[in-house]
Amino acid sequence: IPRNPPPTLYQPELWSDHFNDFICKCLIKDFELRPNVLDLLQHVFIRQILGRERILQKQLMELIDLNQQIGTTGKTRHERIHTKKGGQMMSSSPTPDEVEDLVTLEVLDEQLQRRYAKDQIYTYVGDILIAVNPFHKMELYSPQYTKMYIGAKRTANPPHIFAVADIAYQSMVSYNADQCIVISGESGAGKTESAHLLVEQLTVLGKANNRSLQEKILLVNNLVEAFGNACTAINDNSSRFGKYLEMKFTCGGTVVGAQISEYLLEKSRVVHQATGEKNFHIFYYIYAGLAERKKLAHYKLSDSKTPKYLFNEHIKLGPDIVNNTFYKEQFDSVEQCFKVIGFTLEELGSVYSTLAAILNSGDIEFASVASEHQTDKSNISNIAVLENAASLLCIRPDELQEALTSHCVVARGETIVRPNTVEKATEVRDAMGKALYGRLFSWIVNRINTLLRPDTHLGEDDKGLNIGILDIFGFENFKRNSFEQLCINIANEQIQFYFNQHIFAWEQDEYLNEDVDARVIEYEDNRPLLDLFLQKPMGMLSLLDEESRFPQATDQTLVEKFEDNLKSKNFWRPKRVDLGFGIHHYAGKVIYNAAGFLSKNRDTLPADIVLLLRSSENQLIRKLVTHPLTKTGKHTWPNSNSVFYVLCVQGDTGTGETTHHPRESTNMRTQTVASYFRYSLMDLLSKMVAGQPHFVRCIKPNNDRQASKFDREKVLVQLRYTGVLETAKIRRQGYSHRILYANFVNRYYILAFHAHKEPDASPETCAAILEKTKLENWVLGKTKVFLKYHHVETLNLMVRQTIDRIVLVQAYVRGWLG
Ligand code: AD9
Ligand code: MG
Repeated sequence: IPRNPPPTLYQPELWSDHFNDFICKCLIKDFELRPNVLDLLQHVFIRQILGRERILQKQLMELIDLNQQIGTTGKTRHERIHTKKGGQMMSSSPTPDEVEDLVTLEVLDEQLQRRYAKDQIYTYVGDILIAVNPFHKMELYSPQYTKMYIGAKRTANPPHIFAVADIAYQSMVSYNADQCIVISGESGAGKTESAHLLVEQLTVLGKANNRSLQEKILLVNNLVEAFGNACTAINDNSSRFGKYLEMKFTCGGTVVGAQISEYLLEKSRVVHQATGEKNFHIFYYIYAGLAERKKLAHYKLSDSKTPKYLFNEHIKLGPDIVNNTFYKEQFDSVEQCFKVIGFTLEELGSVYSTLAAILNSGDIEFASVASEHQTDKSNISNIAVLENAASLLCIRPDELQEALTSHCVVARGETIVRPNTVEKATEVRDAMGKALYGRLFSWIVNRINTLLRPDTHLGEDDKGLNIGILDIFGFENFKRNSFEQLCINIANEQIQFYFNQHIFAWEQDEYLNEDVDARVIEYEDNRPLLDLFLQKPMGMLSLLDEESRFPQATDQTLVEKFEDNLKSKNFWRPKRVDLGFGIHHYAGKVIYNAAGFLSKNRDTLPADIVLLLRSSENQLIRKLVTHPLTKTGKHTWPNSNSVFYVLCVQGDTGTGETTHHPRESTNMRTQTVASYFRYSLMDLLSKMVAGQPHFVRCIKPNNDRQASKFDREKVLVQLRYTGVLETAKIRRQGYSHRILYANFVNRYYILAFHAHKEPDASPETCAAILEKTKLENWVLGKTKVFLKYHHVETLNLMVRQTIDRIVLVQAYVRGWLG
């Protein structure tokens, strides 16, 4: 008998409302699960206190009825009405089961256009989110939206990037499994913006109990993007590196840290930018920011003479940069990011010095001096600039001069000093700038990882969970495409392959293995392209590496080698372009120009420069060239697996290349960009396959970055090459979730059985659970339950509601019992 029953319980006229309300909240279905609770209610509560059992029992029966009507589908009555009317896959409250006629590509594109005109930029195709870049600020991300998407059923709200964050988060917590959100789309389609929004929503979901951690995580993207993004012909804020940001959570779902992995920074941009493009943002920020603080002179820079690395024929000169208010504000904001994340003032000073040293070194000029041995020597024609660079790098200027204008060769045990030509000296200078910047970038990323490493002791059984967000550089096709574009496009090719594997290949393999009858969906397999690039020994990257080893090779001999060896309909040599070759990528045809491929691939930093920088009195500079920058976190190479294209085709898992970090090689000069690139791709994929993927497909509605302009042809091409139509088909006809019987029973049995005893993991038990939930169109395979993605959503929601109800009933009863 409760010691303190709610007062209304003693007032029969008020009681019934109160009780109704209570029963509704608890949803009587639980009383089936917990007969002892029902007993308690009926015997203790009803009989002994109120003595009106018959009336009450009638009420209870009515409520049970009502509850069964509304409770078992996990939908509210509002939703049921809404979805009945909806019926279209693309409506804001879709019920995919109800779609009967196939959505054709044209319909899909029309739907997107109609929605885009109403500023509805998000649309689901099955469980994949399509995001069409609005190219203007949207009122879609306020705290009100943040709240609306927390723990909500997908159909309850219009499609949104926050819903993807929520599903990833809920899946992580429910299945105790790592998640991975893959954002793809061509350059300028909105991947980086989407990544930011995901991080924002995930920090809210992760309820960081420490506000400063939340703030730090939110600033990470801004900081690395200041160093890794730049203005290109396509996108003013183009990512020039690949970024995989992992947010770390406890098993309970509290965010405790973050870690970034960076891939293939486009270092060549430091020393040269294509027409109309700019250097990395940070250089302009620091130049304007230091000018504002009257600190240019301290860093040996001058506002009257813009560093060469900062302008090309299309970028206006000095005053335009130093007077740019946006750059100044960005400089303050980057500095703030550094400080909040935890960099020390000393470290900041060293970062600025390194950047200023790179800018100064870019201004070092060489003049040719005839020598008696007929090889041209070079001299530095502006010694003052050399001295500035040396002083910022804390090295001796004479030694820098020597390292730039000559090189040592060892012949028959003897070291001989050979002069560098002007061309060679310029190459060495640029190689130093690129290496310093690339290593500085990696150092910053490593430092962030150290500062944001989870420091809570999670305990033995809480190994922690993570959600990774992949935001790489998108597919590029410029007027002139070089080695950088080739790497970027191969990376996109690999991501597309991963997508196909996940959505199509694995799924269809499983139907076969499990004897499940499902229609085979045709899709565009881009494996022949990956063969073309990555196969050993005759793939393009291998041929490039081979040619890079011959000192006499030229870019011309390289393209000839390609032509002789690459037998693929996706490769061709266009007429009238000397060093040109064409590739038919999954996303379209691209003509590359091989000029500079060999030197970009060799990416040599002469040993003389490395040794000199190692003698620097600046600790940071020494660090950049002394220790290999190992990535934080332990790596375990996964077993060969079909997504690991690079691993499985080469079949060389376990050989040197796959088990060590190439940059750790002591011989820094033999590591080519192509082999590092191959390593990076494997590293990235190993992280991705470790988690359950969620896909966001960004679509660029026009090439002019204009708001409200929907170029149908442009969108159609993207929908076609990303396989969105096929995805829609397989999502409707196929079963995106395949769960082992045991896992299924363990997770869902409380929906149909007594909570205190888990039933056998048999197909009969699974069927009983599914029948009880009244879901339709599921299939049982030999070992697994085959479900559609919306089944899983409904089941998860029902489990959550059931647990909530049990907790509520228990709390209430505990309350009565004092
Ligand atoms: V690249 O491959 O890194 O060159 P992204 O990353 O795909 O590219 P990004 O996210 O940088 O493209 O988006 C390009 C521009 O589109 C942004 O600078 C914004 O101006 C604009 N954009 C993208 N998404 C949104 C959005 N959700 N709301 C408003 C957006 N503007
Ligand atoms: Mg980007």
